Amino acid sequence: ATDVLRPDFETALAIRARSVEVALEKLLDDRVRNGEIVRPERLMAAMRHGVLNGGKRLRPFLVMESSALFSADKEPALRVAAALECIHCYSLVHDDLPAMDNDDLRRGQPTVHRAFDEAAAILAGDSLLTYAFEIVASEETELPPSTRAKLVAALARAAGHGGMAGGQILDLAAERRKPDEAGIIILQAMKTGALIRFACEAGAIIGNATPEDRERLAEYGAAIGLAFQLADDLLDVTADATSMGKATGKDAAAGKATLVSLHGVAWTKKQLHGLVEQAETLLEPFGADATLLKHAARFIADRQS
Ligand code: GRG
Repeated sequence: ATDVLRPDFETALAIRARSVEVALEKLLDDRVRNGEIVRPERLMAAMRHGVLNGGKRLRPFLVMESSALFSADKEPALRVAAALECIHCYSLVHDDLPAMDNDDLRRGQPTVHRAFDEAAAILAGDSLLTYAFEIVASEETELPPSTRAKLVAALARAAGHGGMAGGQILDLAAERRKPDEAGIIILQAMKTGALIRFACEAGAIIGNATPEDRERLAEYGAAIGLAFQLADDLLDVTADATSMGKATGKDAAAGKATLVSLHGVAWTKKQLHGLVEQAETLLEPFGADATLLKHAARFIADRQS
């Protein structure tokens, strides 16, 4: 059934990606912002390089689709989606730096510190992170002030020391001292899960959902966030299918502890299946309106890139 679903879902994802890219292009226009000429052209060029370079735009998709469940206005949701993508892209720009993963390529193109320099990459990441909060908090995001404040608080929690940045330092520490299963799950929930969870919860916040529905969307996001990371770990291990099952991906080659390295490929695939079912069950109350979000769960679990 997955093969039948895939083209429909991928088309919907591509359509949403295009609309978020148009929004991002406008937000990252180097010429004029708020009626003023923006001077640091090189910094803005580095920011654009880190953002407007392909990418699945999965997190924006989740914001848009989750908010649609509550019949929220599309424009404010699109701005929140674009802001979240700025934070995701900042994390990739910084993750690629020599102090972290030291990668030369991202999305098939030179990383920001390669195309510019390290200082520009650090500052582009910093600026994308702060810009995201400006976008969400701004009156141009036409949501009630209390809704914008809730979004800012939840986004800060997801991106900061208790979320993505905290998960990243746990991940770096894990190269020296291998975490146990519980440690791996916490690390992953923070490093990659927190932003994905936020994406889904944000839809409920934008749509002024009940606390129960907000929690339901957050739980759905947490389930697919873990599925996303498990799929990533599986891809890492199977990076070279010709190596007779030998691990060849970057993390596996570095001896990083993952649930795949602890329990193996078959166990992980079973877990993924369970997470997809859990995600679909959480969406049951929304009926047919949640069809694309259900497909998103399967897409994430089955993804090949
Ligand atoms: C530097 C604070 C800080 C955090 C970095 C996100 C992250 C934390 C590191 C990225 C390392 C990595 C490759 C993790 C695996 C999961 C992941 C985030 C993959 C990339 O996300 P996709 O597949 O990428 O959504 P695209 O390019 O489609 O946006």
